Amino acid sequence: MKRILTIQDISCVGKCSLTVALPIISAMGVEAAVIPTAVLSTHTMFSGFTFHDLTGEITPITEHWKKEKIDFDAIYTGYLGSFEQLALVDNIFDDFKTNDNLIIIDPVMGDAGKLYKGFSQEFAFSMAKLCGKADVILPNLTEAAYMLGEDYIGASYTESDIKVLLQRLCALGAKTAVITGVSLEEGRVGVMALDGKSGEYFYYDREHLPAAYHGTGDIYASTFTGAVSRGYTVNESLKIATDYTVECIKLTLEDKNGRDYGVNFEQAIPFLVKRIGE
Ligand code: PXL
Repeated sequence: MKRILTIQDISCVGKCSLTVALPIISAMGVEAAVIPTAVLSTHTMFSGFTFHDLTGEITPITEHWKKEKIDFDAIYTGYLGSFEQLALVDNIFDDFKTNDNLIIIDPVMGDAGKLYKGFSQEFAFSMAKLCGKADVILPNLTEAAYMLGEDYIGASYTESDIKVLLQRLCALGAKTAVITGVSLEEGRVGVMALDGKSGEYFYYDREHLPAAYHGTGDIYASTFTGAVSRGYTVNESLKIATDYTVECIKLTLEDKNGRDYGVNFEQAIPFLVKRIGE
C-alpha cells in the first residue's frame, strides 16, 4: 500500500484540512500519516476559534521517523500557519524527498481575492519559495496572484492570462502548476495545469454549481494526492478530484437540512471509490 504524509492543521469542526484529508485518502486505499500543525476549535472563518500551536512537535516527530527510516510515497501540505512552519516543512522536504516520491503543495492562504485571517503578502512570497520545491502545486487564482505579487485578476480573464500565470508559477520551480477554480466559459468551472517540462497545458471543467463552500480546496487536493499515489497520471488525477468535488457539492445542494459549512463529502465517498476503480 502507498503511504503519504500530510502536513496541516486539525480544525475540530468545519470539514477542512485533516478532517477531510484523512478520510478521503484512506477511502482511496492509501495510508495517510500526519503531522498536525495546530489544533483549532473550528477553521478561521468562524469567529472566536481557539488555536493551539503544535510547531514544537514537528521536529521531534520527524527526528523519530528518521531513526525509524520511515519514508513516504508523497508529501502533501495544506494550511500552514507561520513562517516557522514554512521553514520546518522546507527541512522536511529536504529530509524525506527521494527520487521516486512526490511533493504536492496546496498553498492554502485565501480565496475570492482575499487572504484568510493571519496571512500577509510576505507570507505568500515565502509560500511561493517553498512551492519551488514541489512536484505539483495547487493554488486557486487568489493564492496564485499573491504568490506572484500580482493583482487578483477577478472573473474577467482569458485562457492566455491563465497560461501566463501558470508559466510564472512553474518559474518558481514547481514541476507542474495547477490553478483551481478557473472558468473559461460561462456556467463552467475547472482547473488548468502546465507541465513545466513538456510545456503541455491541460484543462478540465464541469458545470458550475450555484454554491461556494468552505473546504472544497482541501477535498480537491486530498483527492488529487490519493489519485496520484494510486498511480493515476497528474491529469487523470485532476479529473478525478474535479469529478469528486462536483459530486460532493451536488449532494450538499440536495440536502435541504445541511449545515451551513463544508460539503457532504462523506456520502460521496462511494462515488469516489467507484471512480478510482474504473
Ligand atoms: O480550508 C482551508 C483551511 C484550513 N485550515 C484552517 C483554515 C482554512 C481556511 O480558512 O482556517 C485553519
